Amino acid sequence: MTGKGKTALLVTATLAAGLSQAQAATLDSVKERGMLKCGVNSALAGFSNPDDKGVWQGLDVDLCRGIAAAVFNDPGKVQFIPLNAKERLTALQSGEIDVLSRNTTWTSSRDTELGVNFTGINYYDGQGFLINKSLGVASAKDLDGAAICIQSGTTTELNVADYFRKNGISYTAVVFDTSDQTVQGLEAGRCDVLTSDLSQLYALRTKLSKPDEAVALPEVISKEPLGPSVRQGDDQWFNVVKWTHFAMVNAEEMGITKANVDSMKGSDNPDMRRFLGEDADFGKGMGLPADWAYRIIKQVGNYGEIFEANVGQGSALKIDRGLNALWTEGGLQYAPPIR
Ligand SMILES: N[C@@H](CCC(=O)N[C@@H](CS)C(=O)NCC(=O)O)C(=O)O
Repeated sequence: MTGKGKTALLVTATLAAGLSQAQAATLDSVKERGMLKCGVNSALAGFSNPDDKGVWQGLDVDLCRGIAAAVFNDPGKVQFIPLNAKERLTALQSGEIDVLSRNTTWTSSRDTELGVNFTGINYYDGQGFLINKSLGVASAKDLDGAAICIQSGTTTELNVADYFRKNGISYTAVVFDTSDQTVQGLEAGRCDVLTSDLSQLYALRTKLSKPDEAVALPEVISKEPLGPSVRQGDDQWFNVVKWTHFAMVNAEEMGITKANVDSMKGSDNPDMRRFLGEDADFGKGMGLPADWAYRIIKQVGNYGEIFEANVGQGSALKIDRGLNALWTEGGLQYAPPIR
């Protein structure tokens, strides 16, 4: 390399370091504040929803509790900030929240144009349709001329437009600002069909006065990889959020649960020792203690545990693991190793 080339590289590296230093403050500010600010859905059963005692519950909620466990050794140090679909990304951009964990689809435009980075996929979803059984329709292809309730500010609107155009059928969009309004719209007969992410259809169906009269059509018309996101320009914080999810997935794969994690201490298995921070310190690169992964599992649980409790068989939704099973079980949940 020429001297000039080297200088240019050095300048670029220095600039990059300066830039990331200027912005790489999230972990520090979270620690100073003593609290993580986590943006969530205001009421989506299974993902984020306050229970009857006002305690937040859900898969997206537990991801934030996992981050708080890693940082503070206390999953309670999270302030949950409810956000609707339109507000969510702005709240992240403006610094109102440290992490967005709100059934948000990872798309290229959101990832590259909005100053945010998705850290992974904590729920593989797809868009579907919920109809009133009395409509007598068995396939989405038979929905020609239907009125469809849709929520604005979501990926849903474009998917429906694409699907109907591709299939040469027409529809009328009935657009609302909140998901409750879309449910009321279906109930009041303002639309024949409600469309949203399939996981959300399960949750929204429970809000109908007669849930048994509504049925989901078999078609899944899009990929909706849902995951947490953080602001761009803060790699350390990006890593903390990314590896919280990966630790949960790795723990499930290794058979480490909330109940047995303590008994795994002192194991001869090198992977286990690394995971628990017994030999090497894989926390320091993220500004976390060596037992960061242990803290997450001990206080929140592995991915399978939080899945089953919130959206799976231990919940009202009873969603199958499906695509969200571990890769070793034919699913897509796969985490790079901790080493
Ligand atoms: N995954 C889609 C849809 C997410 C979404 O916001 N869905 C609606 C429909 S259930 C929702 O959560 N609404 C609740 C609210 O805005 O309060 C996206 O990221 O755009």
